[in-house]
Amino acid sequence: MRTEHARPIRLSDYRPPDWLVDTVHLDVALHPNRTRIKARLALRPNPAARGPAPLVLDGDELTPLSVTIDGAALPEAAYAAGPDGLTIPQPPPGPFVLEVETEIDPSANTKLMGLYRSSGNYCTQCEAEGFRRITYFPDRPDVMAVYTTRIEADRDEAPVLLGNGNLVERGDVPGTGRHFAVWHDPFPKPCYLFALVGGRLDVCRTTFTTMSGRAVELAVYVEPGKADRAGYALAALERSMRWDEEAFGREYDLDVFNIVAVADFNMGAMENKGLNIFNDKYVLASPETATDADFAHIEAVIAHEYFHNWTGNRITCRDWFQLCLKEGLTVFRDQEFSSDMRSRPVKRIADVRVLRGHQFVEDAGPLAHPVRPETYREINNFYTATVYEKGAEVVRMLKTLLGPETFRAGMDLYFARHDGRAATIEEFVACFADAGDTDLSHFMLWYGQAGTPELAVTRRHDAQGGTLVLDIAQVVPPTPGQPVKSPLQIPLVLGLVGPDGRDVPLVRRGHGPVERGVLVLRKPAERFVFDGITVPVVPSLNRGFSAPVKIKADLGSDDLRFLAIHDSDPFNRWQAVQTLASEILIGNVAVIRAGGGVRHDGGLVHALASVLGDERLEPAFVAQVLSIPSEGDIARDIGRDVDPEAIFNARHALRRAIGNDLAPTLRVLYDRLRDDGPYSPDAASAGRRALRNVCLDLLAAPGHAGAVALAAAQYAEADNMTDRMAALGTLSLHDTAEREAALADFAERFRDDPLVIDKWFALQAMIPDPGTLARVERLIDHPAFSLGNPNRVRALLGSFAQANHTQFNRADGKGYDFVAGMVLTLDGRNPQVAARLMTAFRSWRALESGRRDKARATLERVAANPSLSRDLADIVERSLG
Ligand code: 0A1
Ligand code: ZN
Repeated sequence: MRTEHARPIRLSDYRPPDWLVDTVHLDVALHPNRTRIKARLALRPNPAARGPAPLVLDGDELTPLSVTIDGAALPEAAYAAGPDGLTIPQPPPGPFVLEVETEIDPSANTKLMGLYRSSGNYCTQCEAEGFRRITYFPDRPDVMAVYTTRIEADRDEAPVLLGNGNLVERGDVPGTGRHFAVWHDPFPKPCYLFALVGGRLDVCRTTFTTMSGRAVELAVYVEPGKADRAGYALAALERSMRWDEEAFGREYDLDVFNIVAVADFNMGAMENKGLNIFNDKYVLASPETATDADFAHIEAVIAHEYFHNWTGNRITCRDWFQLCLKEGLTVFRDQEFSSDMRSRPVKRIADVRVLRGHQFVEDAGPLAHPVRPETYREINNFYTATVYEKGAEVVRMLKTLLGPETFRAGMDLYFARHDGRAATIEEFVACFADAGDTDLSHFMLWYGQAGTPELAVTRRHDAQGGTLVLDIAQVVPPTPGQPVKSPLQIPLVLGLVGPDGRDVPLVRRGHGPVERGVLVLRKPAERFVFDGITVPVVPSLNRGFSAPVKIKADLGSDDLRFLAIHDSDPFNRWQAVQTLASEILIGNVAVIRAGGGVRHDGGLVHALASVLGDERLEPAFVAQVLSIPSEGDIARDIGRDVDPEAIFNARHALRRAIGNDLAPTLRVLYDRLRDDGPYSPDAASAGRRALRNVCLDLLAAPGHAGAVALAAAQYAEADNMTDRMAALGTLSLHDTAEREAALADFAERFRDDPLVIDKWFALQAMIPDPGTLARVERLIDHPAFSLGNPNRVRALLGSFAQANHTQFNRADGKGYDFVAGMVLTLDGRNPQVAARLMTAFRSWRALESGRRDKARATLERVAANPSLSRDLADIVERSLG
């Protein structure tokens, strides 16, 4: 059974569909256990296909009730229908109408794919392959149809009925206590964008006037009693709609845009046409319950889903291999939006932290895959950091290579050429090649080659001759299935910082001034010669993180300190401090493993002090500079024979040293940044809170009772979740009575608010103490915990497995066994969530041998289980592969 399921699907096998569907009429009668769906599909043979072909429709756990063709019942011998599909071997040769009735049980749907119930409300999730759990259909994104959906339900159970598109009719079903609504979506779409909702919901509304003056009714639906927490999401939607008009010329196209927040959701949110369905974590916010980071995430996810209306919905993907066509591009768009709404440099730093923390790690391990994979066994496992975040970096590089005007012209061409179609990456890139009249065939390698490129940079300066020579070599390391790589086309933004801190003009020998500072690398090794460099300069490489690469440059600590203080590129100012800290930390990890004492480096503290003292810098940026590399960052930079305990100790020692050395400055800032006005989630206020809370955390790092008491006082007095949570986070790192008291207070204070209790679960799961495993085991039995809710699972188990490096990687292997046991329990209920949790093992090969052996043994035990889901089997087998 499993081997059959596990058959890989290959991009090279793509064939156009044999049958097209022009219209879909769905009649859905909602019932908690026996929901009936009548589907009427207008089918016709695809002129682009190979000729007469059987009709093969996908299904998943379906019960077929009846099948008719052009109004006549189909004899049982003329078709085969079962839970997994419906096949008509000899369908009529021309267009025909197929009607199929199915019955499903939404209350029993624990996979949260297809139609299911969340807090009693009906909702759907069809990406990637959930529509086949509602009715039989050619469930592939290149089959695009116009949908009309009639939804009927008990009026008391589901007073609100929502579908894709515009509402065209509603009314009662006399004498039944039931009512109905008919929704029509005029835009052809793939079935993964289908959605419906039925339930008891409160709503928060407004009207938006588009650039051409059309009125659009916007609404955010939430569980009863929560509408007062939906206002921020609604305002973020309005900002997103305006921004897409201004930045990309994209106007919204329906009369309504509805968002529904549900408590049980496998991912963040879903861009169904005109009816986005959200994990309520990315909708609900109030100052008392959401942190500044939560507000920022809500703004970004609302924008992301809205932007999909053009990049994903109006233009969709031909097949799932092209997933980055919509995801990488839409992440790029939401990143740009957030940069415009907030601080661009701070947003870039935050995005690069995420990229390195997730995508670089993925790229360095057994789950590495190209931005556009060429084969998959379970598409759900490819909603990854590589497809999303590296996919966005690839789009950003196109913009860097072409310049903003040509990039915009390429986007315009893409919308003009492909609107209403299912497109490929080749077609997308061709728009930029045409707009810029340039050849991007070499650039295409970014889509096909996995692995993070490594650049080595060396310089030679001849002050007398006024030349600077930069030698740059690139290597792309081998990844699974790709042992040998070719050099990539890399846009590397360069600056040369002179002794006065100003940039020296970049004039390349034989080429003249370097436009926008962009050097384009193409070969394994290249030499760049610059003229007119008569003063000593420090190269500032990969400014703004122009390419997703790792760089080893011959920059000494003096150079890094110089850049940290003087570079005009804020990203590289931050990067210089990170590199300095990383070098110290890696050195100290080695010292600790050899049994020695850690080295203290005054230079780093000096650089930090000068950033702290620079009043022109925005607080959010300073907060980023003060946040030294994470345990994950250090592990990644070390790369092999990783000892998480030594990493923790080195990092802890450095934080203690910074906290001690800078205590007076940190304390002054902490007091000065106190905000006595009412809470506002705007970026500037959030930045001040971020810096103040980093100061608190560093002040407390040495463990002085006074600083711990300061955190306890902040916890008790906070009037917003950001300050309360930051104080609790600081306290959680100190094994004191204050910690347990604050944790108990938090649980009591927010016991009726599951999203806030998630913060409490997550924080405890991340405590770097040997007692944490037992604590997490106890919390599994907490009444607020449930294995059925993905947010709870991610908060408690995800945080332990992904973010608690010392305790998940306990030397005795008990962290691995615990997580694997939970994964197996979850797998029977929700394979997607189980498989994702299992990716915590993705870096097991990089561990020191003791932990490596234990992690391997755990993976092998899971793999030996005969009844794994396809999702989990795929992750485990590739992890071991
Ligand atoms: N397209 C969504 C992500 C998404 C993917 C799969 C899902 O199924 C459980 C749900 C959402 C996005 O990019 O936001
Ligand atoms: Zn998306």
